Amino acid sequence: ARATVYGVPRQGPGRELKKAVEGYWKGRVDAAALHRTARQLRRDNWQWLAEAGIHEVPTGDFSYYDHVLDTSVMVGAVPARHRAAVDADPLDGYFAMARGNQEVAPLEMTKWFDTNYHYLVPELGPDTVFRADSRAQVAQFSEALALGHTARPVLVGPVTFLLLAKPAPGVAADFEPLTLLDRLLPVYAEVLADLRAAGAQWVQLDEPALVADRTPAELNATARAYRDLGALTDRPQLLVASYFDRLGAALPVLAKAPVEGLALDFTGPAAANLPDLAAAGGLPGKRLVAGVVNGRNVWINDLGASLSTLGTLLGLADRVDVAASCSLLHVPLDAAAERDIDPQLARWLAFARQKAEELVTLARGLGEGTGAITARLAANRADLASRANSPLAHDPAVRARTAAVTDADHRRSQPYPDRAAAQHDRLGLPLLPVTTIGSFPQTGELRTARADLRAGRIGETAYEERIAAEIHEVICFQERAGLDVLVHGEPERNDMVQYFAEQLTGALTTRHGWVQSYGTRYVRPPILAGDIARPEPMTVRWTRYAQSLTERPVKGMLTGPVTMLAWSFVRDDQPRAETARQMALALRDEVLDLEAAGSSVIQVDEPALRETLPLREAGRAEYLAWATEAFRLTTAGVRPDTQIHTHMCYAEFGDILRAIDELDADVISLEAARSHMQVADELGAAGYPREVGPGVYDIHSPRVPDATEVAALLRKGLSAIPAERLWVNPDCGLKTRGWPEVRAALENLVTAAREVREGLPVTG
Ligand code: THG
Ligand code: ZN
Repeated sequence: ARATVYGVPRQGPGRELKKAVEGYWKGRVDAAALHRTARQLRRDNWQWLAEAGIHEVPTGDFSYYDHVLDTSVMVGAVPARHRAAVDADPLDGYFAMARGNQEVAPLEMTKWFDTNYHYLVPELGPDTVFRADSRAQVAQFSEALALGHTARPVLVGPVTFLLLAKPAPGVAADFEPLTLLDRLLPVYAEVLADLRAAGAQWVQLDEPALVADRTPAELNATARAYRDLGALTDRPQLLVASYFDRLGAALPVLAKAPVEGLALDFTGPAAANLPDLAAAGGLPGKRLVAGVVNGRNVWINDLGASLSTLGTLLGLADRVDVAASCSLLHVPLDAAAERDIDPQLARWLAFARQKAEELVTLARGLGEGTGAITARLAANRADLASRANSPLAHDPAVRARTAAVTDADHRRSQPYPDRAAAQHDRLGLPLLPVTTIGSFPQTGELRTARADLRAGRIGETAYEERIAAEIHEVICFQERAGLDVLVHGEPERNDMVQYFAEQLTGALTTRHGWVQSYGTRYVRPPILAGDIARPEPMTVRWTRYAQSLTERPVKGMLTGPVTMLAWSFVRDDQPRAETARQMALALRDEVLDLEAAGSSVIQVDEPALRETLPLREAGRAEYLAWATEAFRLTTAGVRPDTQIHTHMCYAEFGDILRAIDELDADVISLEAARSHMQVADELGAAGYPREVGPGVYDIHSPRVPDATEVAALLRKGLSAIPAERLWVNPDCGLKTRGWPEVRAALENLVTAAREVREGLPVTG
């Protein structure tokens, strides 16, 4: 047995990739230097993997921005509007597809399954002509080979590529990209032939889309795809990989396909793959790559339990190799880089490098017998036991409180129509009130101030003066620009989940634990290791200060319990619902403290509610029940005339409309600019009864929408949502944008709102 992985963090230990790519965008780094940095990062990754004892290192998992975008380029699926840019300069064209520019909009971005990684959605239509471009894949593979590694190219599989795609602009909305399969397969055939010619023995085709519920037609297409690819004579051996859940009905389809290997996830809900595989008759004559180490959490593996799973699997395939459940892209690089974590707790943690070591240990135990790894197994058992008993993870007071929660704790005291009347009286807002999501640009000065504080170059007082000055400026700007409900801009927060995690007991934060979120943007997910409690108010001081500067309402801004979990690494030793309840009670205290301090509007963001929706229908009702309950437990304690807002982004909301309703929030703002207000139509059609702010400014693009364009979007929104219940706001927070764009865009929002207001019939 051997150990392998499907991918590793791309950025480098000091986020060298981010610096190089952003430097290239700013013209400070030339293309040659960018390519040099990338080559060095790949070389370093392959080297640490090989030194750890990983057998086949992955290639092609590296990307300058996103591997799904790379796949669009590999198959020639370049939208017409990006063609000229790509032809003029492939690298600049690639970044134009990713980010857009003043002339063209970028590809849409959405969540990669239920992770916090975002991919760029391929745009396809009946006129799409695919053309193989295997250069990047071949080049990366050849690099690894030249360095003496045994390597396995990793590609997004053809079925997943098509299932992740959407109809290009101008193409009928009911166009199904999967109908392009017969045109796409010859392109994959060409890429496979090129990789074989370059020396590849194996190629991995990732098909995670098959772990969602799939129709018979989709399963048939899968069978056809792998029958055709399997029948090719000029190709490497094929390893078809799936992860993030069980394969279900797709498992027998792939087991019967004429490919040489399958890679399956055996962690969490995907553990069901084991009985499913046995029921399907195993994989006689095939290679099984067994994902027994969770590739998306940070907890050490139970090596004994994994060895027992692997032992069972040995009887079900010709050859069994050991892997992480998915690419290690979703975890930080190295737990050993963290110096400030309690040493007791540090023993429970495994990041990418530690997981590689676990895989190699497991492969050894499987191949040579547990006798070869006795000491390592004993140490692992001791670490696991220390976690089960540790007071670091268990707080009786927190447990007593969650046990005492009653149904009344998650219901507002009055129904929405009564609350709405009370809120409108108290707030006195115009029709189509203009607001923002919460954050304002995080300027270089703010980041420098934070770094200076951390390094001890400036004191606490100087830092706080800097924050206060920024809040002052943000409030003044919003008053001048004519916004109706203001925010303080969140200059004191680095990342919305990290800021709260730093103030909660039971949560820890890392110094270097970066994980790619999209493109060159990274997050450091907190680690929820123990019972969660809030020792002191977290946001009251700055919110109160901001409110003292203006007569207009300033929103209190909190991150909701579901998002706190979705964007953290959550303990795996109790149900997520229990951790969510602990988080909700901590946040509820904060909501009530804000209200007591005078906040009339409090926003509890749940941008990630949709993201952690189980991929299969079977798990969804249970998830949505505890998730919406946690939100209501956070918010329901306020007075009727306190207005609760929430915000969501980056997702198809269609399948959670019911849950959005069950949040019982008074106002919800949603991402909608790139999808042309589609969500407003959906909510309107579903009879959503409360207030809605569909985003009219796409903050993921540097493009500034003009007032006419915004007004058109608002009129579109009004066709679905009545004026009394429509808000005007950007798609998301403004922290990644620059001040000049933000100033111009928000002024345009106010102009558009005034213009549309004036055109409305006068009522009441
Ligand atoms: N926080 C977390 N996850 C998220 C978001 C978030 N996932 C979805 C969405 N928002 C992703 N968006 C972003 C936007 C900006 C940045 C990261 C994710 C970002 N990061 C800084 C960077 O890469 O330079 C680092 C920020 C820091 O210092 O912590 O700008 O908001 N958890
Ligand atoms: Zn958002």
